[in-house]
Amino acid sequence: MKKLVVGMLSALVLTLAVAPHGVNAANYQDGYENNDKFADAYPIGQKPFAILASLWGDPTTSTKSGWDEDFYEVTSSSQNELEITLQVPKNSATVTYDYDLELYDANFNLVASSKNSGNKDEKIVRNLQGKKHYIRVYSYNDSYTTSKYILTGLERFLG
Ligand SMILES: [Ca+2]
Ligand SMILES: [Ca+2]
Repeated sequence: MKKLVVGMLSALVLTLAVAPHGVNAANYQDGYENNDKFADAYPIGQKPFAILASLWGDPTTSTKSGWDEDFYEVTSSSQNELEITLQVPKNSATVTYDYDLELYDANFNLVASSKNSGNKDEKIVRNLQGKKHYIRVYSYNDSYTTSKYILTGLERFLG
């Protein structure tokens, strides 16, 4: 019985790894795709969270449209502030991965952003007032890689 359960888990992991859904499947995508717009935002659910994902292939930038950017849906208690951190992949020899971070309310209004230069990490700290919000991760300078960024969220009790 134990063997069967382990086998089923392996099959599940394998399915997630090799059979992603969505438009990017022909190239590369992580387990959170397809999440390229608000309507497809990946629901994160309980905090704290840690997401490992990537931007891949002609990403959406601050100035033009591409086809990979990542949206996540979050909520948190009004008694807590949420600290969102984006750890950007390390530079390659020739490319600087400059990713930026934005936070939108449920009506898609931009409420906070973190746009450091180079591949510095990004951070937003905000009380979400118990309401749904969206996190957006995108590339500032067209750079992309299969190396994963790390998006984390920590709730701090304000009470
Ligand atoms: Ca995406
Ligand atoms: Ca940046």
